[in-house]
Amino acid sequence: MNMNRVPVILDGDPGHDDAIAWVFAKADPNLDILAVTSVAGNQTIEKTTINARRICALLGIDAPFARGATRPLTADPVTAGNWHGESGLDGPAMPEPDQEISPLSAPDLMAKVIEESAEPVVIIPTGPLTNIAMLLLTHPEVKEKIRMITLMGGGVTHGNWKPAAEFNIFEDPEAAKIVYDSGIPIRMCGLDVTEKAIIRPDDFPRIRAVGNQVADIVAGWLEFFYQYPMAIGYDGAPVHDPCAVLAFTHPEIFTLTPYYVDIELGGEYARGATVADFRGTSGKEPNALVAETIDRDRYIDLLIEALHAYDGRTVTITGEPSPDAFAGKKIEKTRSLAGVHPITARFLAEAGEEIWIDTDTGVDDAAALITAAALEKKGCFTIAGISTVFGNAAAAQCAVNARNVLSQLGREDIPVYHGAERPMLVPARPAAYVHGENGLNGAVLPQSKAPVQEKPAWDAIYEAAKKAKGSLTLILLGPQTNAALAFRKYPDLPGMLKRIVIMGGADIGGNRTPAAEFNIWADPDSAQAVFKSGVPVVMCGLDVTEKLRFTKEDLEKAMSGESKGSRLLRTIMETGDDTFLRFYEGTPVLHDVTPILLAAMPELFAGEEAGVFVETRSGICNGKTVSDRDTDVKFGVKNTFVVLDADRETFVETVCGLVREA
Ligand SMILES: [Ca+2]
Ligand SMILES: [Ca+2]
Repeated sequence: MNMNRVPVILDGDPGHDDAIAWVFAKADPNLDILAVTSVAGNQTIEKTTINARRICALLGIDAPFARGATRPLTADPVTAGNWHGESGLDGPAMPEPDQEISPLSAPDLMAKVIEESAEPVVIIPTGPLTNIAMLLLTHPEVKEKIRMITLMGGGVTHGNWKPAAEFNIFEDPEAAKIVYDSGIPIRMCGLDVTEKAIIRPDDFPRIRAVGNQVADIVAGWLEFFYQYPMAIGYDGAPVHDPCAVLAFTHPEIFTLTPYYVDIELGGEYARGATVADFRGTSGKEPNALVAETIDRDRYIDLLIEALHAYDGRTVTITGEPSPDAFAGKKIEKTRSLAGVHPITARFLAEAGEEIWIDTDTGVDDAAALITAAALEKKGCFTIAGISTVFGNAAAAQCAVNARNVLSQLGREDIPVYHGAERPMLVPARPAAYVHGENGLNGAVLPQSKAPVQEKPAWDAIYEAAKKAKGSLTLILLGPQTNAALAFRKYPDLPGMLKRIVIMGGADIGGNRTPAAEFNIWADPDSAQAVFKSGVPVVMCGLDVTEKLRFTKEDLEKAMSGESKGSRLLRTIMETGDDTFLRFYEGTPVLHDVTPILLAAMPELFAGEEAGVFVETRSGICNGKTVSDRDTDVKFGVKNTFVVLDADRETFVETVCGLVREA
């Protein structure tokens, strides 16, 4: 026996993948299992407890066992019968339990074995985190002796149970919050990695060929467990929970990245989301090492290796196989997997359409206006008008900026309308830290002589929509307040618009907060009104705009021409106070150019349809756009095409060419 074994506690809601996680743990000669505990999750506590005890009997885990939490800390319980069947562990017959249930509660048993352990203990939770939270709340004294919590839960890019939330965390977000805030080092295996930990039907024969009783049962579990995920589009079974064990025992097969991860407790759409601070906007130190990829081949090899640890072990099985809950039944599809496609027809416009640009004229808005002017010259569309809104700078400044930019482009003929000075409900919070105090990097442009129109944005947009007779595309480059106010003032306006193309939101992460992109964060209530308007929305969020970053050379190329566009871009970039380029460390993201180019060249872009919702009353996710691919579409329609990818090279080359022609 290895005398330096690491003491561990297994806590789960078995569950096929919990069971396989425990196969790995028991097989590993370097781990010493001090205790096993069950928790309600995939199924009720009665079912997960009997399953857990049967798994222990099968594998020869003789550590003390305690029954854990019956229900989440404060949330209402849910179960996941569609993945694991009625028993929670449908499939092969199992041995009867041979271990007593401890009279202690799960947290009390954990505390006892941690206190008695000579070495600090690693806890491996593979279900909702209720027991662990209760341990930390009721036995704060043992915290020092918890070396690490390596868990399956969450997903920093997406959810499965809800569009933004994974099952284990969604089941008990409050418990997860306590664990993530505990200061104990966390290794997080969320859907980001566990959906890559796929075991495919063509791996099953290799598992059976191991030829012992445990391997046969594992193969039987997988033959049941893969049916549901295969029916909803995976190419096998994502076997989530073993990642939590392997992230500790075999970290080399993963990529592990440190992030600060927080848990959304409120919210209409994002409750239970694990929000990672990808861009460091929170200023908080990382609290978790997040697994993002796994070497799948090594994963299967390690499983085979682990199964051989059970060679020669046979236990008596007296029970019956669980009935196959899916036999003869059509599996109800509850989820689509992500994938990108060309923009679908109803989100496209005809050639030569009219566009209306609504802008909070900052630096990238100015670049967008330059690009738009060049595309109009080429006959790609007609610019019907421009309205301005608070955002990067105050509303009045944004109107002045728009006029001055147009004047430098020789386009004083395009009317500029003033719009909302503040968001619907939240206070106005300009982005001077990105665009400088005047919104244009501190660059002073010659004053345009053209007046800002008297008519407010909402009235002007309505009139333009009427005039365009159903062909107007509204392009929103700032907070979406003008559009939302126009929809409220003119209820027939949505029916008159062809579509809305926005720069805003993000499927993954945010740039103003860990969860939210600036334009949506600046006025989430208005954004929600736009997504709910019924007008098809094309969303160019950070997912695509950040892929289209300009290098120093790209920017030089755009500015090096003698066109009005190149000269204007030089003035803004080179005569200002350099706030903008310093913010982007010389390689700027010109976010707002993306929707303009998309309106003219949709073939460069790809993404997918989703229902998009905005968090407006949440804890940490205010302004987060939640893309719902089909689990729970609340508007009854996928109202948005979420742009996720683009051909960067062609994009940058095209934009440089357009600026040099503008
Ligand atoms: Ca589990
Ligand atoms: Ca903007």
